[in-house]
Amino acid sequence: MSQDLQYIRLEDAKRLAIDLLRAAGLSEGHAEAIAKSVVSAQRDECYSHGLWRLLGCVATVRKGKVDPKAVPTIDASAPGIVKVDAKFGYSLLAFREGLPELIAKASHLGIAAMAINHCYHFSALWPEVEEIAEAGLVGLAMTPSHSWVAPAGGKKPVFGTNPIAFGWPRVGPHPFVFDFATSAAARGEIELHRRAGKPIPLGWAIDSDGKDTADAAKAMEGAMLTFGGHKGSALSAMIELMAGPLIADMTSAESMAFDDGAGVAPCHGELILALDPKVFLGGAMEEHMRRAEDMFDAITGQGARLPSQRRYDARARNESLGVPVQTTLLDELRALLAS
Ligand code: NDP
Ligand code: PYC
Repeated sequence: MSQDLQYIRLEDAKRLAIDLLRAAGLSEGHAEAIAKSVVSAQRDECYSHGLWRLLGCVATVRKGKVDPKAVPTIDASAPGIVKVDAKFGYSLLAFREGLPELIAKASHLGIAAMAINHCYHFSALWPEVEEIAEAGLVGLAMTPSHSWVAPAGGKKPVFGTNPIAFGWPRVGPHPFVFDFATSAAARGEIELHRRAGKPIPLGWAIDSDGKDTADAAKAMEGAMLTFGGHKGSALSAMIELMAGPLIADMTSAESMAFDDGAGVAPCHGELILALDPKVFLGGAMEEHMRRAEDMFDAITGQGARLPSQRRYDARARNESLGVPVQTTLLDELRALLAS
C-alpha cells in the first residue's frame, strides 16, 4: 500500500476526520475518539484501520444502525470489573470513558477487567493496550467481529477476524505491543487489496466453493482462514467466548445475524484486562522488569525485531513528514465531506 501517497499535517488529517464524522451526525465525543484512532493508525502506517475506515463509519451511520450520539454509561460496582454500556454507539468513546476506572481498579487490586457492551466496533486494538501500558500496566484486549472465518478443518465461517492485542510497560519511549487478527490477515487487508485490484496471498481465504483463492473479491464471498491452522482457530474461539458469552454480548455469528444483510460495522462486546506489576511484584518490581528487558534484548540482539517496531519507526518518520494518505482515498474522503 505505498502507491501515490500525499503527506498531510496531523492536525489537518484530524480536522478532516472530525468534520466528516460531525457532518454525518456523530456527537463531538464520538468524533474526537474515532478521529484519534484512525489518524493514529494512518500516521503509524497501519492502513487497514486508518482513515479509510471513515467511509464504513459514515455508511454505518447513514444506514441507521449505530446511534451516532449514544452516551456510554459506566457500572463500576463490582470490585475488579468495569462494565461500560456503549448503548449501540461506536466502541471508542466507551473505551475512553471507562479507561480511568479500569486503571484505578487495576492499580488498587492488581488486576481488573473492563467489559464494553453493545458497541459497533471497527478499530485497531493497539492504541488501547499502548495507552494502558503507558500508564504502567500490562494490557490485553480482544473482540469478536462478524463471522467471516472458517474454523481449522472446516469451510464455513463461524469466527470473526477476532483481534488480540497485548501491551507491556517498558522504561524508554515505547511499550512492547502486539496486535493482530486471529485470521491469517485482517479483513481490512483483503478489502484494501480488492480496492487496489491486487491478488491476496494464498492461505488467507477460500472461495465459496471451498477452494484456495488469490482473488480478494472471491475471498470476501467465501471464507477467511485462521492464522496458524488449529492454533489461531482455538485462540479465535477463546475470544468469541471471553468477549461474547462471558460478558453477555454477541458472538461474531450473532453479530452477523444482527447485521441482517446491511453490511455495516460489527456490533458486539470487547474485553480489556489490565494488570499492575507494582501490585504483583512490590519492591521486587525493578528486578523483574529488568528480566523482561533481558528477553527483549535476546530478541533484538540477534537482529529479530519486536512487534510494533515498524509502527514506532513509521510514527517517528511521519512526525516530521506528515500523515501519509493515498491520493485516491483523500479525494474520496473530501468528496464524501462535500456530499
Ligand atoms: P499483521 O498480520 O500485520 O500483524 C500485526 C502485528 O504483528 C503487529 O503487532 C506487527 O507489528 C507484528 N509484526 C508483523 N510482522 C512482524 C515481524 N516480522 N516481526 C515482529 N512482529 C511483527 O496484522 P493483522 O492484519 O492481523 O491485523 C491488523 C490490525 O487489524 C490490528 O491492529 C487489529 O487490531 C485490527 N483488527 C481489528 C478488528 C476488529 O474487529 N476491530 C478485527 C481484525 C483486525 P508492526 O505493526 O510493527 O508491524
Ligand atoms: O479488519 O477484520 C477486520 C475488521 C473487522 C472489524 C474491524 N476490522
